[in-house]
Amino acid sequence: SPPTPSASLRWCDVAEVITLAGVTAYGYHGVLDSERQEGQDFIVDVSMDVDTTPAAHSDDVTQTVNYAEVAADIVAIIEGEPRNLIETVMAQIADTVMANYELIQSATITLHKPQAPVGVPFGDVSIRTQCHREVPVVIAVGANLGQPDETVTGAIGQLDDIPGVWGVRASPLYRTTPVGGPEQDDYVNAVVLASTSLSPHRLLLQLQQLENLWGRTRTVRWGPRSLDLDLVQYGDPGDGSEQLVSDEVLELPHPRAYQRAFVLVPWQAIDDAAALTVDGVVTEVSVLLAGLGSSAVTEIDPTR
Ligand code: A4P
Ligand code: MG
Repeated sequence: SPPTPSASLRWCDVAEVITLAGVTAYGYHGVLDSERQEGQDFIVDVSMDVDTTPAAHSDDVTQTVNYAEVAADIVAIIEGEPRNLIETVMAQIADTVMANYELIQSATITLHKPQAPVGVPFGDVSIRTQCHREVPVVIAVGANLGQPDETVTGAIGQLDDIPGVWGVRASPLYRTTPVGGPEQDDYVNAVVLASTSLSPHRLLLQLQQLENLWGRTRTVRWGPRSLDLDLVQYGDPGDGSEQLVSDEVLELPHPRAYQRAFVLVPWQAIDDAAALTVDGVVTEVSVLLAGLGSSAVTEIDPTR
């Protein structure tokens, strides 16, 4: 039987790479008349970073990237409208691959033109491009053990060091009254906006590794914690690029964020146009907040 998700997540902390090499088709691209009339071979290699955990689990080809479909798309472009430049053909291949296969997080594509009119003996001419997604994400940070403000500040700094995460911007820190769980100290909370090329599951795994680094233990639900990093949203609900997930390890958007001032207040502070999908409806965070009352959430004055 296929491995359990926890088994694959435990051992494999990088995206798997699917490589498709030597896809060959006949095309009429080139600047010279002879190239337009006679044509020649074009050869493409693609190496695709894909989070294959869901497919490894379900053994279902629709949950991964079907390399036969990728190959067919590439052949259609090579055999399609003749272009002057391999740069143009490459751009079309890259756009098509990234647009058609949402599960590809990043890809390296090489286009070879081994019979190009070079005029001297040569081995190969090729062009290579690297593509990656840039997905906006929202991460909620919380802590109420040890030195929570130092932990939250330190963890925010480390988020920027995760490979495949960049452009980290953090809200101010807030002191907040605990919600749920046993009696415990106040929390320090913040919200981070960032960009990522990681899949939702890969990003969650990185966040959990960071939690562990700060000595996170999981005993009491909603109990005190040295560091909590929750993935609140992946993609932009405003342009339809948001990814909704609901499986054993991940739920997106975070199912409780919409009712939590300790998430919404910092989020609104860093993005006044913030919006969250609640029961399938994209709702402005300011509207959610108006229905909540945010009295138990106070900004921490960094000068004190
Ligand atoms: N999980 C599923 N979806 C997600 C997601 N979008 N982001 C799974 C992160 N994790 C997600 O989380 C439990 C499991 O949720 C994980 O194994 C993951 O696969 P956890 O971090 O181990 O445990 P937890 O945080 O105690 O559980 P939970 O239910 O996520 O807690 P909440 O709802 O995040 O609440 N009060 C204040 N003032 N400030 C706080 O920050 N935090 C909590 C935690 C309670 N009260 C608080 C605060
Ligand atoms: Mg959590």
